[in-house]
Order: sequence, then structure tokens, then C-alpha cells
Amino acid sequence: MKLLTFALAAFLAGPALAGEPISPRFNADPSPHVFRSGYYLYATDDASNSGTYWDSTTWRLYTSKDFKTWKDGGAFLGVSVFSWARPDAKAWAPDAAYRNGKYYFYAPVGGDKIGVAVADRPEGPFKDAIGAPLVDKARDANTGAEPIDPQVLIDDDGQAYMVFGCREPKIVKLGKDMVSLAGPIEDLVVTGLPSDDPKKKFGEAPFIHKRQGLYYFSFSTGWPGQIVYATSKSPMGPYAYRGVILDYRTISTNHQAIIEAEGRTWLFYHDNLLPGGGDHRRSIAIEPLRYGADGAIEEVRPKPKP
Ligand code: FUB
Repeated sequence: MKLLTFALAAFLAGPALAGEPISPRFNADPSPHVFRSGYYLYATDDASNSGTYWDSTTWRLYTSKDFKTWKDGGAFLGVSVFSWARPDAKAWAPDAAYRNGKYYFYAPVGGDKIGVAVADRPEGPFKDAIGAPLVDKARDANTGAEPIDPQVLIDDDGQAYMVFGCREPKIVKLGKDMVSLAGPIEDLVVTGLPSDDPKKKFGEAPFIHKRQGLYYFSFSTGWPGQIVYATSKSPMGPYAYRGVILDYRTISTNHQAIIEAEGRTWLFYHDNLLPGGGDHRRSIAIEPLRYGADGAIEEVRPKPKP
């Protein structure tokens, strides 16, 4: 009985840091993953930017064994891994994926290109997988004005999809090798966006996850950004607008990720949580996420800061 009470208390408590910054160092754009060797959280590094713009050139990695405490693994990768990138190219919201014994890292580089790097371990060392951008605004059709914020979903049938984009959401199939495009870049269509709120349209941070056969497309509505979502029976869409996941925070951006871990669903996002924080000095936090009986996502309401 004592053991049961303890297990229940631990389950209800969730991560020790719910709603709190996962690190005392500024970071943003969470890309959390459950890999065989533990939990990995790839991020944009806000502590090494100028403080007046998102101009860091390196990405940060955090690891955890218990989903409660996150160890700072340092600047594990920079834009310099891509020989074609300008040395001052902005290192923005990345994502990662595992397939066939390899770890793939997808990253917006400089706002007009997406690179892909590969490694044998989730913490690297990573190397440029193809020696050229995976997506390049100057080379490829239909990238939109700003091909940023890539996120990858590998579906149950093995087909991988990458969503990306700013102001215009895009989706493209990836090849089995995970480092090539396997079709045209298509517009990702979201229907039924509320017409009474001109701010509620796609801004950035596209993210697809799948639950019980339904595809959920979540995104930030802009600057500032509410995190909202839409659903579809097909990964390629069209997606129908469903509602709000996380309301505006007191900063100009937001960027979410939704994963299963420790037997439940979690929302990762960023917020203004540390002293000296702000638009360019953000902090990643985690909250439990719940679904209603109809598959609707319940709005997450982090406790207000005291
Ligand atoms: O961190 C730079 C940019 O801000 C990201 O790419 C966007 O998602 C927004 O969070």
C-alpha cells in the first residue's frame, strides 16, 4: 500500500520542474526526444546570442535520465558543421530523429536553408550528411519566404515527413535515407482558423504528432504566439483547426513540442522565466498535456509566476 501511494504521488508530481525553467541558462525552441539511452532535448541557445536578436550560431543539448533533472551537455553543434553555411548564420529551432542506428539533426541555418547532420550517437559527433542544404530557398521550389523550424515525424508505415516554414507552413516527404526529399514541397493547409482573430494564423514552430490514428498539427500563431492545433486523418492534411494549447506568454515568440514520456503526454515550450529574461532570453519549460475523450487537447495553463 505504501509503495502504491508513493508510486501514485510520483506519477501525479510529474517532472520536478513542471512550469519551471529546465536550466538556469537561457534556451528556447525545445526538441525533446526519447532515445534508447535516455531523454535528449535539443535547443536554441539564447545565452550566447547578442541579447537583442536570435543570432546565436550554436545549438545546445540537454540530457536527462529521469525526466526531472536536465544536464547541460553544452554547445554540441554549431552552424560551422555545414561548410556551405555563413559563419554568422543564425542557428534556430532544430529537430532530431532516429532511424536504422543513426541520429539525424535537422536545423534552420541562416533563415533561408535547412541542413541535416548525422551521428552514431544522439550527442554526436555530428557531421554534415549531404554536403549541401536539404532545403534551400535559392534552389528549391515552394520553400516559402523563410524555410525555418524543421520538424520530422516518422509514421508507423515508415514514411518520414518534414514540416517547416514561417508564415506559410510547408510539408515534404523524406526519403528512406532521411537525408533527401522524396517529393515536392507542398503547402500544409489548415482550415477553419478563427476569422474573428486576425492574429490567429500560422506563424512558425510547425509540429506534427500522431495519436490513435489522428495527426495533430500544432504551431505558434506569430509574434506574440499562441500555441494552437488542428487535426487531420492524413499527415499531408488538410488539417481542421481545433483550439488553443497554450495562450500568449509575455515574450514575442513561442515554440512547442509534444511527446510521450514516463507514461503520459508532455508539452515543451519556452517562456520568460529567469531573471533578465525576455524576447531573446527565453527559457524552456515542461507541462503535462491532457486529451479529452474526443481527442481534443485541453488548454495548458501554467501557474502564474509569483
Ligand atoms: O529561436 C529563433 C526562432 O524564434 C525560432 O526558429 C522560432 O521558432 C522562434 O522561436
